[in-house]
Order: sequence, then structure tokens, then C-alpha cells
Amino acid sequence: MEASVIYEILEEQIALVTIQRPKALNALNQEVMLGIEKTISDLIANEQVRGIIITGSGQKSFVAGADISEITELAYEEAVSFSLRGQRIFQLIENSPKPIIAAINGFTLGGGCELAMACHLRIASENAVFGQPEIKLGIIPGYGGTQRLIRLIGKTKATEYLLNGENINAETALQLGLVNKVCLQGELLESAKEMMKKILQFSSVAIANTLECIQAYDNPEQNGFQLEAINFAKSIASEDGKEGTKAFLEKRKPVFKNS
Ligand code: CO8
Repeated sequence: MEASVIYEILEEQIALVTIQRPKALNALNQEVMLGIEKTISDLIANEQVRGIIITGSGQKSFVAGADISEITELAYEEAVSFSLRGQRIFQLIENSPKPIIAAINGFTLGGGCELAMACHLRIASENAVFGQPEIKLGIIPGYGGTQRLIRLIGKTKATEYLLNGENINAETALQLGLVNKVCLQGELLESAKEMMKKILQFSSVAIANTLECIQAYDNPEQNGFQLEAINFAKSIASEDGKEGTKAFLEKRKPVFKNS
């Protein structure tokens, strides 16, 4: 049986992760969730990889949500642990020191929207449809959606969409700040790679230090300003920090070694 989460390494140390469960519009069953966890953990540890793009198989869907057939009969305790385990998997994505871009190609609903929001950046094709429709099912998001939607689009609009369950088209998602860019469906992967390559021209040390500070903004247990001072010191002490600043002073292009 073919794995429901696969990856390949593309040019310039970019990994492309594809969720492929097309019969259910790539809905997140437990097999897919474990596949995401293993794949992302492996790619974070893989020294050949510097950036990760996540997409859904087919033209119709990124991920159409958690698999509804798996959650309908959950008992209370099971539901808590299902939700917490999913949240941990998405935190793994959010806390990755390597940049992760969601390349969004169609329905991105419920758990799919939660997955996309856990990625650092989001690029959507024109046909992308976002939303947290859980309220229509008599439930609520369980993989971080109530928190991350507010963080990305603000409490006013997030409250509206969490309570009315309405779909958000790609253009509105761009206006709301839910996605970074909208492109033609046929250009989605190229656009995501281009976005990633722009980032990867810089030092992996500086990228990881920046991502860690960005994550601290939403974490009440961390003082983001304190962490910024520490990570600034780490980056200025790094080989790449020395190289980048010296190159500027010597009026030449820096050669980063990602160390
Ligand atoms: N779960 C399971 N199966 C799904 C899902 C899903 N989320 N979405 C689609 N499918 C299946 C359909 O059942 C259908 O299967 P079959 O062919 O066997 O009947 C197949 O995919 C194709 O779907 P449709 O025929 O419905 O395709 P349409 O083009 O008519 O419609 C839609 C596409 C609009 C995307 C429609 O499929 C839909 O509304 N899907 C459900 C969207 C949704 O409500 N998502 C939220 C799910 S709940 C959730 O994500 C909670 C997250 C937190 C979980 C926490 C766990 C504790």
C-alpha cells in the first residue's frame, strides 16, 4: 500500500512533502497524522534538507479536514488526547528551525486549515478555499485553529469565521493576511520553490534564529525580546554572521556556510 505522506528532495535542498489520500480529499486520518509527524521529524534531522514545502495530492484539495469518520465516535478522554497529539504534531511544524511553506491547492478546511496555519508561510492557488467549518458539524477545531486563526487574521475576523463556519476564498485569504501570496494553480509549486529559494540564499543559522524569535511572540512562557537578544548574539558570533557583516564592509557578496 502506498504511504499517505511521501516526500522527495528537489533542487537546492528543498524537500517537497505530499499528503496523498485523494479518495478522501487528503483528510487527516491517524495514519496521515503519524506520517506527517515522522516525515517532518526526519526532514528536520536531515542535513541535506534546508527548507520544506507541504502540499496535497491532486488538483482539488490541500486537506479537507480531519477525517470525520474517525472523530465522530470519540469518547471524551480519547478526544482530549487526539486533539493534544494533533496539536503537538502541528507544533513540530511551527517550531521547525527550517522554513516550512504550505503550497495550497484547493480545499483547506478544518484540520487542513489548521495544518496550513502551522506552517511558517502559505502560498495558495486561485482555487484554494479556506475555512474552519467545524461549527457546522456541531464541534470546534481541535488542532490549534481557534488560536492560530486569531493570531494570523486578528480576533474580530477570526471570531466571525469560527462562528459562521463560512468558506474563505483565496483572494479574501490574501486580504485577511491568512496567506502570503495567491498564484495560478499551474504555477503553485514553482511559486513555492521561488519563495523558498529567496529565503535559502541566506544563512540557515540566521533563518533558524529568526524563526525561533517569531515563535516566541505567541508563547507566553517566553520573553521574545530576551530571546531576540540571545539569538542576535548567537548570530553575530556565528561564522555566517561574521562573513555577512565583513562582506558588507568589504563591498562583496557574502558566502554563507550555514554555520
Ligand atoms: N473526512 C472524511 N472524509 C472526507 C472529508 C473529511 N474531512 N472531506 C471529504 N471527504 C470524503 C467524502 O466523504 C467523499 O468520500 P466518498 O467519495 O467515499 O463519499 C470524498 O472525500 C469526496 O468528497 P465529496 O464527495 O464531499 O466532494 P465534494 O466536491 O462534493 O465536496 C467538500 C468537497 C466541500 C470539501 C466536502 O467534502 C466537505 O465538506 N468535506 C468536509 C469538510 C469539513 O467539514 N472539514 C472539517 C472536518 S472536522 C475537522 O477538521 C476538525 C479538526 C480537529 C480534529 C481534532 C480531533 C480530536
